Amino acid sequence: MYEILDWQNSPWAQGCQLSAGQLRTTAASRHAASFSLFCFAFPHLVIFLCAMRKSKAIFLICLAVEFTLVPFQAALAQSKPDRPNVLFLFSDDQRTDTIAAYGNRHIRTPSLDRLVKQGVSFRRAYCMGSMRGAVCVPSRAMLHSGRTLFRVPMDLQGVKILPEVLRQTGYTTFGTGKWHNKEESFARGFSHGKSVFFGGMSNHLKVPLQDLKSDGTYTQKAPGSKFSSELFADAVINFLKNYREDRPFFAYVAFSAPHDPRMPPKKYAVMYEPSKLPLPINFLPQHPFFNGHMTGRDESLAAWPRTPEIIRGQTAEYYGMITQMDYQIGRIIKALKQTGQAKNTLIIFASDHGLAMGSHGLLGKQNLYEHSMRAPLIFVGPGIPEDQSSHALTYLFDIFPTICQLTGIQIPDGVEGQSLVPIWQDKQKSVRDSIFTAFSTVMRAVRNDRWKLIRYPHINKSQLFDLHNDPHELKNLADDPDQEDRVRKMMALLQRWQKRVDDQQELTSANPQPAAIDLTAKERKPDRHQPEWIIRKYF
Ligand SMILES: [Ca+2]
Repeated sequence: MYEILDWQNSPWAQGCQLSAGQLRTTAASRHAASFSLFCFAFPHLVIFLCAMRKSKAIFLICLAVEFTLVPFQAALAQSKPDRPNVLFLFSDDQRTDTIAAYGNRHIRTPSLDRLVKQGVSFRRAYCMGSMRGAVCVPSRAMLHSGRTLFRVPMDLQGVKILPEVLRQTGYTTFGTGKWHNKEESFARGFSHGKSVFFGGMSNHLKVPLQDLKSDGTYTQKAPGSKFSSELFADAVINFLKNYREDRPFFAYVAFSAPHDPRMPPKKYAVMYEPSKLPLPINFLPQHPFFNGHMTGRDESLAAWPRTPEIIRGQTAEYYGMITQMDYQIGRIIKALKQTGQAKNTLIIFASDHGLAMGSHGLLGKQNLYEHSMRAPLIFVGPGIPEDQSSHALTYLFDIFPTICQLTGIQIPDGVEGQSLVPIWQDKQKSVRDSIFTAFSTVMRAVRNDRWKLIRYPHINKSQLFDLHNDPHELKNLADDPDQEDRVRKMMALLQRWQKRVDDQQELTSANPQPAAIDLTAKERKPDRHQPEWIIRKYF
């Protein structure tokens, strides 16, 4: 059933860090494990036989030999190869402020809270953006390739991807859930695929699922019989419980929650009382100017102007989706512990980007405010300190080289992310000084530790925010005469980033569009994935 790769002799393994030292370590440790087993079993066998024959002297000698060997056995056990398993839990459209342990008193996320306590949280992790409305696609393309937005094909053709690299260096790779970068790349990366959803979104009770067959083809699409998050959890739990291989595993679980339709199962749909939920601090009924993308699918899920009641109602449903997913994450981690593999497993939790959910008058992720481009990012596992947070500026595509370092793999050519290991080892405070983000042809942004500039080229407008004093991006300082020099410097930084990542977008338009906009009572149409009750409630 499992594909056996001759990875020790593969060109890949020969060229990687693992090829020399660690391969020997792996082979040596296999002999060590056999010897360890002998040291453990032999004295036990002799003691048992002597007890049967009542030979007291030999019995005592063997007992002494066994006690002498105890520390030796322990040392041998520790010499096992230290390539950890990797369990990667990935959510869809989850804001960073939806984890209770980060200070949200209104949401229940006990499983994620435990991960926060057990590991390192990167509180300023970003998606670099998107050139299209479906931000999920490039975010995942960047994640799996380690490359920046303008240097990765959306179908991942022709680039080394994370599961592929792990697979080629001896990992069994299992994937379940949403894969938004085409079927070919999934089959290239994963040796096992169960309940895989190729697409962007679906009614969570009718997800069209496929399994990867051993010949690299897929089963026919069939609708899932349970809620999406439960199905994906079931798939990985089944994989973990039946895993019998010597080689380490990479298990990738890509939930499609809390992406809309925001339709949590009943228990979770009534868990949050909308009237008790606060509005986002930066709630607005409408975005104050035409940002270039204000009537797309995500934005059309509630009427304009946004009302506090509608935003609270959708937030209750969004939180319900997150808490239900959190419960499934708890089930997965419990199953991992039951297998005895937890201590040698690196657990990563992240999301592909955030979501507006009423902030700045917006609902979606097609904007460059913090709530939409930032995502949760947590690492837990052997050698990783507990209960720590870093405010280093990171990208989600830093996960790729970080996993490479933790699994002893040379980072492939073309990977532009940075390993985050030196941060939690206290060897580095940061891996970059600023973050660049982009959306379509209408938004570009750059931030450093304190300041953030967003540029809207289609209307020749800039926003400047002091993120230290205004983390929710409420007060635009771009037109403040005192900030003229800062705006100029941030614009220059933005242009340097554009050059660095091959972004050709002009930042000033010769014929700017009107910036004023009022969407009051604009007609909306639901997409085909929304269930009937959501259409009745919100359309
Ligand atoms: Ca997404």
